[in-house]
Amino acid sequence: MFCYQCEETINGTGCTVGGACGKKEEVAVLQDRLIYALKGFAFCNSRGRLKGCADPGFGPFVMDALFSTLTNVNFDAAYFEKLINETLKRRDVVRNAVHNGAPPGPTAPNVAVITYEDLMKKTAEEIGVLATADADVRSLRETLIYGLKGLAAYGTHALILNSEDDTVYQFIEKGLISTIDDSPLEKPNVDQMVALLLECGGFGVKIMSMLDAANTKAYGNPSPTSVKTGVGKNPGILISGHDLKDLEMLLEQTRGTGVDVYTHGEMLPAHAYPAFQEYAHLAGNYGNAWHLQKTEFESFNGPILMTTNCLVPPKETYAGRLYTTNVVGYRDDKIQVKHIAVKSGGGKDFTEIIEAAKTCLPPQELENGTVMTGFAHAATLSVADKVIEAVKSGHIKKFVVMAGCDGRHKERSYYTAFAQALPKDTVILTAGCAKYRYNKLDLGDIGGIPRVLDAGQCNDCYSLVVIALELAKAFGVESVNDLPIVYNIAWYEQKATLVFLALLHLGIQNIVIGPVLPACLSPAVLDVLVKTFRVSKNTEVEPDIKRLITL
Ligand code: SF4
Ligand code: SF3
Repeated sequence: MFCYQCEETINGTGCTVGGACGKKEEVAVLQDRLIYALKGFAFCNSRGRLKGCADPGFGPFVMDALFSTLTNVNFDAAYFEKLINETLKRRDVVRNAVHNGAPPGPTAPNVAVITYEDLMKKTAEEIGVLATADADVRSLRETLIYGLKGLAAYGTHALILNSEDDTVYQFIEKGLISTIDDSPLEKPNVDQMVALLLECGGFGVKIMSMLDAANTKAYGNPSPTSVKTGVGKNPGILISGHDLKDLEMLLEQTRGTGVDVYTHGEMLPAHAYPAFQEYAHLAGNYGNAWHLQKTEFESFNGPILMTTNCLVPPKETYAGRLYTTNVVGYRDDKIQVKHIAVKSGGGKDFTEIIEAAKTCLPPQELENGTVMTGFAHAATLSVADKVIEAVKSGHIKKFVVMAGCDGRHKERSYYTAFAQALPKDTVILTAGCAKYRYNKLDLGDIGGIPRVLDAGQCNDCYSLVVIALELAKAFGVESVNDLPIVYNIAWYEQKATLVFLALLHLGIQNIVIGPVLPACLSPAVLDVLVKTFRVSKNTEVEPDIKRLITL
């Protein structure tokens, strides 16, 4: 196997004998095969599109499949075997329709006609990441694939709330085809591949804005909210991941049962939506970011529902009360985590989880305080006058975007130290699980404006973009690069890759990323990013404060 899609990749070069994330070789190779099959399906579908016989379910199917290969989503080999089979079946339907009709157009490449048996024989070397020999082409292709995975993840969330757009599906199709060796379309050169990455970032902005609109339409505009971090006396269910629709269904079904619901990780910002504040049994946020789940799920005592990433291979001690839903899954030699599927006719039945909760002890207290969230664009812009005044009067010197992901490497303590070392006239804008490194510190406020403004989940980076664009208008500057905003982004997985591409698409310069640079960036590709966008890696707290804030 070879996988270098996330920040944890072994030695900063690639996981080759099992993933640092717990992904086994078998699953890694199946994921490679699935991606390969999806490329072939995308090509056939593009021909079908021209002839009016494309798969009508192409977009949602491919998004689900791509999402399931994102880091810490699905560890179940059987799940991927099924998906590969279905991909090839769907491809064959479109392919036959194309060939049975008028002239078929260019001959499909091998990738499009391979059989299931052939595909299962192919090794990682033949079809995986390293099959692309040229390091720079490989780098550009894989970065695009990771961007597409992020796009698929956010697209899936939007679709669950009935928001979709065919241009997103067409871009996913085009992006997948562009990575095929001997691409049947005009094979993109390096400049065209860089342009595709930026186009992917543009679709990232679009999908995040669609998701933002869908979330706020369904659940209202978030408002600043203080969330309890302590526990009550009732048994509880812990819900983690990004899927707000699952939270809504769970809250409805637990109403009046005597079971409380707690959020974990990326579900924390849900507390800020008016629709969720109606539920008195939405009791608080338990614990921190995903990488602490082995201890936090243990002490929670009740059932845990994982709606999306980030799932860590569970300990046997709590695996029996762990549930997955959507594209999340886990199975190994000893453990098979229970999965809640969509009922025929729609909706989900969480009865099993609720009944299990009733037999469990209440959660064990980890802490007993509060944490603030809910500074999405509507709430923050509603006090725009105050913010602008604070900037004009010099009370706020800089905004520091510290959005992104958290992770388990000890180097991540940098972000806590960086937040603490920031001058008192700076405000942190955050979104994603990176915030857990500093959202419980007492960093105070500036004239009533808290020094940490949490816009929400990683997809709510969109809010930070809206805020920046509005500030640019208010200050009458031509570009967001002229605003007193700097970027110190933490990344971990492929949604963060998409957010990064989205920022580049918006022309944002001088982004600092860490704790390490993505391994998929070859020296030459990195050089392009450095020269064009002045991207750099974070270093130590002091010099970084100096170059980002003081200078
Ligand atoms: Fe390694 Fe990350 Fe890939 Fe897991 S997802 S195998 S940790 S690079
Ligand atoms: Fe976090 Fe996985 Fe990325 Fe959504 S939950 S930001 S790491």
